[in-house]
Amino acid sequence: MITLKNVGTTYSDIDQITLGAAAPLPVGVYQENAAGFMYNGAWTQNANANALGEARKFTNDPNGTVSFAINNTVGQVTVYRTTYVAGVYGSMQVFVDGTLLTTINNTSTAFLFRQPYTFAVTPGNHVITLKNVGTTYSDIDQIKIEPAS
Ligand SMILES: [Ca+2]
Repeated sequence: MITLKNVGTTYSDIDQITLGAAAPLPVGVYQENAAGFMYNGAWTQNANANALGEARKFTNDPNGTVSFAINNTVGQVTVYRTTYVAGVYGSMQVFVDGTLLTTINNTSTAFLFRQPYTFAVTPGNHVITLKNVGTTYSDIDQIKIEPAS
């Protein structure tokens, strides 16, 4: 959230606010709290020795999303996340420019950290959004952005 606050008893005014698009993330490996990931909804940052970089970010908010921009250098994305029993953990949807691409199943019989899920994207300027489904948990631990293989 951005807050603009007037100082003292002098005047300020707002005429126009321009929002620029987020810069695309270059090919690389990013932790969950990297600049360039735009989270919406309620997410909890969680220090955890089992997670990559010893931290992850989780949500059970049905409107919990994280979005990031990529460009034409990118051909595939790998989401590293935690999986756990169905009913506690569930799934998250992957949207490319607002269109559903696939659904990631985050369930397993044991608590498993650092689990990769890879999806391909057609190289171009895209916004990727990962969305928690329902009120079960999803988390983001690390995201790897790679050229087309
Ligand atoms: Ca991490």
